[in-house]
Order: sequence, then C-alpha cells, then structure tokens
Amino acid sequence: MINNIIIIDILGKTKIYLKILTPLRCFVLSFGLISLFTFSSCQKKESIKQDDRPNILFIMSDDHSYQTLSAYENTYLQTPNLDRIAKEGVLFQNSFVSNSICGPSRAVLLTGKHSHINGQINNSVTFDSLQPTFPKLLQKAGYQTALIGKWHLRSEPTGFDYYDRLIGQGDYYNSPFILNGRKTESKGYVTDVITDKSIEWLNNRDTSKPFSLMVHHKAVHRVWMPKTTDFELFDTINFEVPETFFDDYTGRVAAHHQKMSIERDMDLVYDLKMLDQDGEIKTAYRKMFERMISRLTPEQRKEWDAYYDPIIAEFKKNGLEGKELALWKYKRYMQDYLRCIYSLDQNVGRILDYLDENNLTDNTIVVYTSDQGFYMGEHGWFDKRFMYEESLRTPLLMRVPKKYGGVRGEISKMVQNIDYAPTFLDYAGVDIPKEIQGKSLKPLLTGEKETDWRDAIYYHYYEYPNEHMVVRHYGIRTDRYKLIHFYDKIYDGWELYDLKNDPGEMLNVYNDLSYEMTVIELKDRLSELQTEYKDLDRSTY
Ligand code: SGN
Ligand code: CA
Repeated sequence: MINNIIIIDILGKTKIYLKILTPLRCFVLSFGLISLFTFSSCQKKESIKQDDRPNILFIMSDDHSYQTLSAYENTYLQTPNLDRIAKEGVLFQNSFVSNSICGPSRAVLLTGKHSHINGQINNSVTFDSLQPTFPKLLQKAGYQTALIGKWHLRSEPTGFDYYDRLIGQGDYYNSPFILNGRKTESKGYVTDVITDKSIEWLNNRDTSKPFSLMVHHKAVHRVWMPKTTDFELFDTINFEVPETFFDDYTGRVAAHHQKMSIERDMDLVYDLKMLDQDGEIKTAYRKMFERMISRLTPEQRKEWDAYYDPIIAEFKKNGLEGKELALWKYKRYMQDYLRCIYSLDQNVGRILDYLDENNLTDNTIVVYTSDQGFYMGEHGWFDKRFMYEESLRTPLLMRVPKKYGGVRGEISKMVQNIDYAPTFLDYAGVDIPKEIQGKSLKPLLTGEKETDWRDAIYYHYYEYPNEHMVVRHYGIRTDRYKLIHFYDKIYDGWELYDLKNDPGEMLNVYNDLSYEMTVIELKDRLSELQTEYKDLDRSTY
C-alpha cells in the first residue's frame, strides 16, 4: 500500500498535494492526468528536486516554558523575535515531549523514536551514537550538517560535518566548547556566543549544498544567570504567583514526593544568587555557585556584584520567613529566568535578521522549540519531568517558506518531539525509515485538510531516584484526558485528569466512579500505544 503525496505542477505555477492510498488509485490518477499536467512522481523522494531542497534552521533552547513565550502567553514578558517565527509561520498549540528531560529529549529529536527504543532513557546513560539519526540521513543525502551549542548526550556528536558543543550543561559566562573534538575557550555570554558561532558557520558554509543547522542554546537552564546588561529588567514588576502555587497535593502521592519546590528546595545562593561576601548565608549548593561564578572575568564580576550586593544586603536585613520568603523566592527566580529569555529572544532575532540579509528567508525552514517545558511556580515548582501540562508541553513555532507550501496560523493537532526527524527528512525528500515512530508534520504544515492524525500521545519518564525525586511514570494524553501510572518501589498508583474541567490538574479523578468508563477506555488505548511503540517490557530499565 502506497501512502504518498504527489506534487503536480499546473502550468508550472500552482501545486496540488494529493494523498494516494493504493498503487491502483495512484496509477489510475496518474494515467488520467498525465496528458494535462506535468506529473512528477508517486515517490516522495523524487518529488523534490536536488537543488530545490529547503535549508533547515532548528533552534532549541533548554527549559523554556511556553508560559514565558508571548506567542503563547502574554503574562510575563514580550518575546517579539520568537513571536515573529509564529507570525510568519505556524504556532503549534499542542506540542508535547515524550520524556520531559534534556538528554532523552535530544535523543528523541535525533532519532524520531521514543526513549526505550533509542536507549536514552535518562540523563545518565550514554547516547548510542552508532544508531541512525536524521542528521546522518541528511548528510548522506547531500546536506551540510552542523550543531552548535548544548549536546548533553555524553558520546561525541555523529552525523555532523561540523559541531561546536558545550561540555555537559556548559556555563553561562566564558564557557568552554568542544569544536569537532578539540577543546576551545570562549569569551562572553553563552547565548551571544552560540549565536555568533552559528552566524559564523553560516557565513563560512559550503553554499553549493542545502544546510541543516541545529542551534542549541544553554539558556534558560538552571541557574538562570542573566547577561550583565540585562540585570535591571523586570526589577519593578510584582509577579503574581500562579493559582496553584500553594498546592497541597491532595490526592497526588508522587507530587508529595518531589524535591523541586520553590519554597523548600530552591537554594538561596545557587538558584537565587544570595552569595554574601561574609559567607553568612550557608546553603547546600553555595560551593557549587562559587565555582560557577569564578568563571566570570574581574570586569563581569564587578558588574555582577554591583547589581546583586544591594539585593543581598536587603534580603539579609529583612529576614523573611514562611509565605513571605516563598513569595520573595518566586519573584527572584522569575526575574533571572525572564532575563535569560530576553537575551535568547534578542539572539533569535539576530539569526532571523541574518537570514533576511543573506536571502535565506525564502528557502529556509525555521523551527523554534525547547527540550521540554518548565514550571513557573505552578504547583509551587521549578524544573520539569512530570507528565503534568507545564512540563509535558513544549513551545513549537515553525516557519515554512511559501515556496514549500507552508501555511500560516495555528495548528491544534497533538504533535510530539518524535515528529521532528521524519518532518525534516520529508522536506529534504529523503525516505522516512519505517522504524521511525514519529509522523512527518508536513501534512499539517501544508494545510492538508483530511489528515488522518493521532488521537493520543504517549509519555514515559524514567529518572528516579534523582535530585528532584520524580517517581517514574508513563501515561496517555488525549484532547480531553490524561491518565498517568506512577510505578516504582516507592509508590505505585494511577492518576486521571479531566483537562476540560480541571486544566490545572489539581483533582485526581481516578477513583471517581463517574469516570469509571473513561478509565477503562484510556487504559485500553494506553496499552494499544504501548504495543504500537513497543514499550511492553519495563523490567529491563
Ligand atoms: C541539573 C540541574 C537539575 C536539572 C537537571 C536536568 N541541577 O542536574 O535541576 O533538573 O540538570 O536538566 S544543577 O544543580 O546542575 O543545576 S536537563 O534540562 O539538563 O535535563
Ligand atoms: Ca532541559
């Protein structure tokens, strides 16, 4: 059975995209139309001319919540440059990850397969770099491939003509990099440096080939160190905490167990920069922050201290406690986090301008996403990992040039990071290997009407025990419901959320008899998904 898209040129101008279901129908249609139209091919691979393939610019940040991207929500800050991608392209309203943590998310992106298949179930294992990835396939098909910025997969990158990666999490200031296997130093703020390096690579690339450039920012990962020029931003804003900030986790055992509470777990020195010169504020992570801040040059350190020292003095004077301290911590956290986003947005603007100035806008697909979502105080948290909305969702903006049929607007279908690899292969005219578990987003991006799309997504998180102590779990999310199974020696139990009636996921209705049938149906669908994605044997990890 063929399931291809054919492209027909009418008088060399208009393109019609048709989905052909059977070889017979394909033959009949082509036979009927061949005398009227120039018929390209029933094979997707041949339908894109070698020299007409789009460049791919894939920009990914780390831990950027959709709540702090103004194309999604206007509450906290404006991100005009990021928003531009959505305005000139599409915004995915329902974009999710399959395992809300860095290394796994990156492995899913590269392979188009869930964690249990690509092997990267958590941040501790080493990525099997011998397995097929989309950069390798693009490279084989004649693309020039590059990766600049965060990698975090332990094995060296493969499938790239050029890479310049951070070491582990990297540093916000003067971070070292590994350039094609060789350690180098850098000067300056990491978001600027990654952008400079990306622009430099674009300037020096082989222009005879299409490119696939992955720009992977460190921002806005913990510990949210802003650029010195951005210190005063958001200083005077009194951020209101989210409605669920003082959640008591009634009916949700795993939520009781976590260690990612702003009030309890956020470190005053490390996370909130209260590094007093007298050393009176003694915290568990103080030494780690001292190491981190020692990377600053004397000039940078001077600017740093000039901004934070008065805040530290004020903090020590006020001696806040309880709820007041929790609210102060929230505000401090938000200020630094948002400053990192501000710089990220500016730098995305620089790269978009570069495309404009170098006639690349019309033949480059631009993607912006994050490796997962993040908590901005919802449930009282920072970090990610849970299958709850704030960390399951991730921003996804894509601008596909009109020349490749790109539509404009919002897409509400549920998409997942397993879909990136097949999408890029599809646009490059490369056959999508059948082992890939995601689906090409091209039918959605070209506005195909009768697209047979998924009705549910599958999620599986494994990193326990770990510093934030989120119990292992898997689950299913449909348009309306989310069913989660936490499974671990420490706790084994189910949760069900009715997202229509309870978007904040405060009420676990798993044991509510009025949802009995829903639970049965969702469990059936969940086990179908586990069969489809071959995630049946959980005893092996
Ligand atoms: C580090 C952070 C954690 C974070 C993980 C994973 N601690 O370990 O807060 O959850 O990374 O983040 S830190 O003290 O090193 O900042 S991930 O995005 O890389 O997966
Ligand atoms: Ca991350």
